[in-house]
Amino acid sequence: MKKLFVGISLGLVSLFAASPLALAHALLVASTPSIHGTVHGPGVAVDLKFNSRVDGTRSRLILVLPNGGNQVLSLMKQSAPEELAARIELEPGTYSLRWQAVAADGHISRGEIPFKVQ
Ligand SMILES: [Cu+2]
Repeated sequence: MKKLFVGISLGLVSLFAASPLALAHALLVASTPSIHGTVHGPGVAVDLKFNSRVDGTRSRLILVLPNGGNQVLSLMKQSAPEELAARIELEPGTYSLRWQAVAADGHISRGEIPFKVQ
């Protein structure tokens, strides 16, 4: 019983500690490709995982091509509320993925993932 109480207390503490960040905006916690990572083409799986749920209909993934051009990626149906994913075919080269995530509270966060395809 005492052990259970300690577990619940810790759970509450971490919940309160995490809530200001979770309410502020969606933060990227993991990605494929990873930042400055290298993946094998031509089929490339793009998977971004956030610390909170994101709106898959309003979030955007934009691919910056080796020639500097931009391509808006079609997002797949979300397999989890915290994830955004796309499947693309890429030639070898240096790319960057610009993500714009809309959190459940409507706040937008952005980031960039430079990566290479070989
Ligand atoms: Cu917010």
